[in-house]
Amino acid sequence: MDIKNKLSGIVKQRYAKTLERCDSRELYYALLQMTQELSTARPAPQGSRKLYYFSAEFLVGKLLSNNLLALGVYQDVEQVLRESGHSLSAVEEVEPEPSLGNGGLGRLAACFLDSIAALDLPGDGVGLNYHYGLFHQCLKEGYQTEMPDPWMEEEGWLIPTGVTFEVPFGSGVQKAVMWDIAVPGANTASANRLHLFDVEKPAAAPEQGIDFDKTDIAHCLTSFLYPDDSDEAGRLLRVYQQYFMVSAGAQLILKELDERGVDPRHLCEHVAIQINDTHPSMVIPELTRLLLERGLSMNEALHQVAHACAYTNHTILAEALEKWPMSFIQKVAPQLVPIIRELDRRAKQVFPDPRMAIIDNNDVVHMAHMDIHYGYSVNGVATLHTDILRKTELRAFADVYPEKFNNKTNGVTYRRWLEVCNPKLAALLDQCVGKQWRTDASRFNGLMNYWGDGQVLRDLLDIKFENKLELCRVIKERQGVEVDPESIFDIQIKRLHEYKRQQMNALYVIRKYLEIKGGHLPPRPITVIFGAKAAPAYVMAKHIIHLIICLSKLIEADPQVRPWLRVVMLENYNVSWAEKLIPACELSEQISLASKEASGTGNMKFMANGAVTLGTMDGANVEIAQHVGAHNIYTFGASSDHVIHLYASHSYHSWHFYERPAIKPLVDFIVSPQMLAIGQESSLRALHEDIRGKDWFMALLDLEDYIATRDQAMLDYGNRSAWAQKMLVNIANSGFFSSDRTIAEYNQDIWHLK
Ligand code: 26Q
Repeated sequence: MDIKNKLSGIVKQRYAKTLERCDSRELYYALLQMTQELSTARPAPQGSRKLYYFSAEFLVGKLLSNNLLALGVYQDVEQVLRESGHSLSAVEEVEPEPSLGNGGLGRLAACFLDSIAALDLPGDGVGLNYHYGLFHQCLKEGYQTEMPDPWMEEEGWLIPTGVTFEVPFGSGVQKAVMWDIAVPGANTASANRLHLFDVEKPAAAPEQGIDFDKTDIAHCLTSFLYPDDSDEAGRLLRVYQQYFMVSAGAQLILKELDERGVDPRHLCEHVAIQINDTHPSMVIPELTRLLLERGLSMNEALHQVAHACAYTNHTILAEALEKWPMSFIQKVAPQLVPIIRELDRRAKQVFPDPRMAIIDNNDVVHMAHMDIHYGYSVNGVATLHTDILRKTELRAFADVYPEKFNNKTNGVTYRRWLEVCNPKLAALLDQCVGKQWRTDASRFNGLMNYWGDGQVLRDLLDIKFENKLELCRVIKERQGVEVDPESIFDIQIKRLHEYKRQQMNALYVIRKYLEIKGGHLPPRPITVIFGAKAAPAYVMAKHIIHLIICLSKLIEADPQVRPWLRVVMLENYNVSWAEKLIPACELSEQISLASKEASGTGNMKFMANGAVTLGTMDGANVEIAQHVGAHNIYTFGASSDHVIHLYASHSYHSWHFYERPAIKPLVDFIVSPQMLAIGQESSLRALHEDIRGKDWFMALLDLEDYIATRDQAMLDYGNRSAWAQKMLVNIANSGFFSSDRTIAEYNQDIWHLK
């Protein structure tokens, strides 16, 4: 294909200009049009069964580069732009980032769509089209405030399909309009689709912040992802969103079956439904209901549903396991109530154990329990996580349904998370192991042959330094902060949550600050970078953000400390930020309390980009440690078994640890006069009080080990060639964590698509 002609034709038609005379914005829209034409011309992959991946989140990130790459025209486009005096990276700046997800679960769904298409498997995503996304985070005067994130444009990636479905709410029927995003497969000739359902007449953005009328379902249903659930209207809206998504999605499945001429009595031979956490769980009763409407008996309908649906668990935090009062479902979708009662009755008949009830004694529906009884597969997202599910949280189920339980360790797509975001490292890999790693990540292993190759080790360090320079440039441009590229880049980017323990990282910063004030300098200057959004109603998380910002201000204003230690809290952390941060990272903070992080996926992206992990033995960190070996990762902290024991025996008392001489000054510094002069007293005191007297996620338990281990890493960093070898071993062993491997396993063990 002659890209130059094609693109010239498009800009001539659109703007009556030559390529040379276009600005970045015009070029972006021209490339968007070209990409859309190429993608929509592709047929869907063929197979005996088709997958529908249901998820409340798809954190896809910017799409232009990825799609150009998948379509095989990336390099041609780059060259054409260069020859006409432009750059693809400037054009990319114009693209807004779709804000359709929150964290790991949503980004995983996006990596999975990429890999499903790349493996030429028939599989579409089903989700919602949130107009204002999660929210746009502003950090003003030391606090997080939330604003709408209106990412949608007149012309964008959403393709109108003309397809609509009627969703029967208790309050009346509401139309669901289907928009599609094309998902072309890398190195295939096919494309799948992400189907995003929307209301017909979406509400305008709220005038102030993210407050809106949560009872105006007809217009506001798709305004925001996870609207604040601190009040009942917010919780109810969440159930409306979920039912809207699954009812439209189930109707789509039946429509497509019909178009293929398949009798719904054979649905499960042709359809696989993956339920991404419990947010889409109502697809089970909804699909059952629709099959009953089509004349199947209850037995027939349940057989089809239970052999089509599979459930993935992403969390063991009790508060994240969804339970909805039946009264909510009665209001939102009363037609589901008799069906869920029947599902529950049948389950109780076989398994009277109250731990396994779908409906408990308070008439509350346990979504995960419904998924396990009426799904044919239940999977966790890392070996440790699946083991914990089997042994503790879901033990009663694992005992009676051992065949349903399986592990699928998460993965990430290296097409976005290496090829696109780190072109220099990609080029070095091409040289060392050949270009095939793009579709066969096991090739990374060939890099081990260069473990003793001084030139390759120097190249790795050089590339890292260049990526650090680029990050410095971006931080300066976006936030006006100067960062020293010679300092160690230590990065923690993930949702703000106490179990992820950003507060423990902050306590380390306090420790370094006090050391430097006392004349004890670190072996090298350190830059500690945070990126995190806190859920709007999560008060403690906001206190932690405030602490981090106060520390960064304190240090900024101190000429004695500034050259040695910097703290940067990035505003509005998102996928585009991650694409800049991950290639530049040297020490990757993965410090969750053992047993709490189901898997983590940022940890995988960091390792593949040559960062060394500092982590607890939690989630996929355990598998990373196995792959790289003890010399190439820094692990610390209590084991998951010990932590589980501490919870079960109620024997963790933070105040015991607080009293330790190495710990007390660090915690108390939070409410020191210096800090109170910078920050808000009530916020700092609340955090101090919580850590001292409760510390539910045991930051103080691991703090001393964390400090010692992190100090060791900083020391080892000084031996540059030994450090480069650690980087190399991490990259070389990251192949296992490719989502292509994960998806191949899902297909082989669960979906059987072809
Ligand atoms: C729960 C109840 C009510 C409303 C919303 C929710 C809710 C919302 C979002 C529960 C969970 C989430 C998101 C979970 C998530 O992102 N989990 C992450 O999934 C990743 C992919 O498997 C893992 O790598 C992470 O370890 C896990 O935290």
